[in-house]
Amino acid sequence: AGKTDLYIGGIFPMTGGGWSGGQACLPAALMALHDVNHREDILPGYHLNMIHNDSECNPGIGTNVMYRLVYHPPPKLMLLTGCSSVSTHIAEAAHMWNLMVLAYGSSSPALSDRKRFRTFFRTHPSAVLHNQARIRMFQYYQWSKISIIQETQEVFTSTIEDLEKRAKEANITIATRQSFLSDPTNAVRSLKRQDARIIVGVFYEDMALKVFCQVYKEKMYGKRYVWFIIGWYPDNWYQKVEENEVNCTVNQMREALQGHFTTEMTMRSLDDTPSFSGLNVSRFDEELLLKLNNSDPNDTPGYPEAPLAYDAVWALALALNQTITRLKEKGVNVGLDKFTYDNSTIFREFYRAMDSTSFQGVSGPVQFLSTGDRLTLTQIEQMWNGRYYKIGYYDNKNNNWTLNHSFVRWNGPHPPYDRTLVVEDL
Ligand code: ABU
Repeated sequence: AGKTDLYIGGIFPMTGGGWSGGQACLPAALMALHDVNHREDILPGYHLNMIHNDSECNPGIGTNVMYRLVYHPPPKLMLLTGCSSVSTHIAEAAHMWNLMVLAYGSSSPALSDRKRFRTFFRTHPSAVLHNQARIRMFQYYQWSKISIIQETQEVFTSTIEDLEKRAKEANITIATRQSFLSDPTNAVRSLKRQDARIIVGVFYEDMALKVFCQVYKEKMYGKRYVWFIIGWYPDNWYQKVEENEVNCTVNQMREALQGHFTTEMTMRSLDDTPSFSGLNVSRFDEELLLKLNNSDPNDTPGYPEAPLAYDAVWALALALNQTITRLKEKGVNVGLDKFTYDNSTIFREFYRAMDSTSFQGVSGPVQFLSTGDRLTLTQIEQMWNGRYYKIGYYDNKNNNWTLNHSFVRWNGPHPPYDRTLVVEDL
């Protein structure tokens, strides 16, 4: 009571086939808002509110949500976004309203371009971190010829451009690169025609189902193939064949996926250190489960990324708190509620505070690079009999690799070769 309201805008993909991570990220962001508002020392005298809507992970719908947030009072101090294709559109325009954008769920390497996305920050690390780990794996197993299949979206195109650059530096040849918009049938067949063996696939979850159903049909799995895909799908993603109208059974999907590797950024703190909010990661998970009405985390899109949404709200609350101090120090006697889209006084201090963010989150230490990016370890997993097993980590900062090779399993007596060898085919 008696507190001044502040507003941020939230854009969450709750539905849609690509990444509907809002299903767990929205409850996590609301949890953080609740926790922030209960702290006497954070934003004293203010109450932080979020007005939010569903983007369906669709750039058109997401942009419409942004315009509604911007043009309907009260002014929003910042926009929270998820899903790269939506964040890209929003972050390109936001600076025109002195608005910062903070993404809890956007992996696109394209978003690291400060000239194009002037006011963008993210708690979700960029997908380039996957590539460094993939290259280390290729080198370790002496695979010097790899192939690529990607969904045609900027998030994946920019990931693959980065992979191509790194592969070239490491003397690894890209034998073929196949792309598809919504039907991967021909792309998978082309991979087979070109004798692809070590294959990197980047696509959203709905497309992953279609790709691996086709992989099953083309028999592109087993002892001669290794697949590397994205690791942030919920663990049971491959079982959703019926709701996605995929013409393969769950058992067939499991067969096609046997032994594939995934890479993903670590999104939960690796130790149980309490975060700045007071919650450690196990307490966070317990509270989140209650908010999800105990629905199975393995089936809930956005569950892996939920700590990033929780930490995003803390990051912006702490930056706003810092803004109050900075404005006072400068003798600017204006409340945060006086923020408008055409006055940059509050925005400039808020941006500087955001830029120098540093706190312990439930997802690990939260700090932003000058590009607005965040660094974390990359986790490598392998699927065996339908379950993912952790096999190691890659530390991008120190180029340190801790892969437990004894945990790695192969469908044949040895790792597959990267090309046809007569002996191998006997
Ligand atoms: N981990 C979810 C990323 C989603 C996206 O980049 O669109």
